[in-house]
Amino acid sequence: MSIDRKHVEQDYQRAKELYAQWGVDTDQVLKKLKETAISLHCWQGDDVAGFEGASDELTGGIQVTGNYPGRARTADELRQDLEMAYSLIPGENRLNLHAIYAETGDQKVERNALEPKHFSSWADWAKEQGIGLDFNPTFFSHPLSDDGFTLSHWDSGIRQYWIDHAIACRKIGEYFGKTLGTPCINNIWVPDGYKDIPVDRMSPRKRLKEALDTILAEPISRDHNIDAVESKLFGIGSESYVVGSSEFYLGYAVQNQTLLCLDAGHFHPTEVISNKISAVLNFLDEILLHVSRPVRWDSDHVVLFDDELQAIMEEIVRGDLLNKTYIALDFFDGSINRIAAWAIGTRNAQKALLKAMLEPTERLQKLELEKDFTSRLALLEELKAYPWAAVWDYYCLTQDVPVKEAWLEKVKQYESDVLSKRG
Ligand code: RNT
Ligand code: ZN
Repeated sequence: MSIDRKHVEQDYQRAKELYAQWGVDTDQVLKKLKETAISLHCWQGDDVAGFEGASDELTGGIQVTGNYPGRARTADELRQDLEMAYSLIPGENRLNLHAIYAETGDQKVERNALEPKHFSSWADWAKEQGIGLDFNPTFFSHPLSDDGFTLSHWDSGIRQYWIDHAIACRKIGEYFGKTLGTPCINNIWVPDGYKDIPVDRMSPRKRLKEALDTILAEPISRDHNIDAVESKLFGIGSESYVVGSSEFYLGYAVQNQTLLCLDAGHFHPTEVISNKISAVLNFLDEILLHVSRPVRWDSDHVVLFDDELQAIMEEIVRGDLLNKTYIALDFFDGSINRIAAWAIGTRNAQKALLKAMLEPTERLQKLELEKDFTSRLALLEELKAYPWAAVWDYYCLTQDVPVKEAWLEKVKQYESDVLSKRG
């Protein structure tokens, strides 16, 4: 389908008028949308493999399925793919890195010995691209995580190794923040847990708490590095008990004022993070979201433009919580073109955010206070069919990224030019 610039502009004008009747200024909305950077997770580009090379096995109870050709095998390939993805995604962007994406040359560097210099190419590149960097220590895919325990390991030597890794990662985060002039969100997720019912749930949690205290002991300016902790319900091989559960990290984050990371796939299947945002933000200044999609379990499917995604964005916008919420993505699908996966998931998150921003929230909230629930429901439903998509198309046009599905052609082209040539 060819995109007619004039039509996109005309449709936008009409949409603008319609939203204006509700007191919504679409130009203002687009300005705000553009400033809201979503952190793209580097690990969608290579199936969470990283560049350590020693063993390509992904452990820690997470799983990538699929064998689509063209996986990035080096940092240069990954950066090339990311540049392609960014060219399809409007607005400001960020990149979320994991420690296993260090570039250490021919040298093997243990994770507890990682330094900012091992990420200088990433930082230089990010500067060039004008994007901020976020970070994650990697507590999986390593011989010392083979027991299924890291920061809560019973062996103090192994525990210390992971503590030192996390400390090293905070320094790398600080370096990113300083170099790029935007704080690095440094997210701690550990896979620790038991497959079967443990007889001691307490000791590992005590050890995890102590380990986190040690990691966070050194103050680092929040202008450079902001720490987050991510809970989970279960993983493959940790079905019965996860040390870092929701209650554990909620308590930890409140007590220590770290960010709490809410991953959409880390709760019971009928629980939704959209309903948690306004609860936890009564006790925390800021949160981190891992926007993901569980299918029956924490399967990390590509984010769809679905009801829960919409609800998440509505909660952030309705509560005026955008300046307290860092939005990151977390999915990994190896069964489709990986750049398409980034484009689909990120564009969906942005569409949902836009749609939420176009809502005449104050008017709806007034109806709620007046107990006119009939009008509230009627309008919410009618607003769903308002021409938000015309605003989205116009936004893509003005941001110089493909309008509608035109991005797919570019991905296909890139696939035949670049991806298909990778061994
Ligand atoms: C795992 C967590 C975690 C990871 C990444 C790779 O269940 O969601 O965020 O997905 O660190
Ligand atoms: Zn996550």
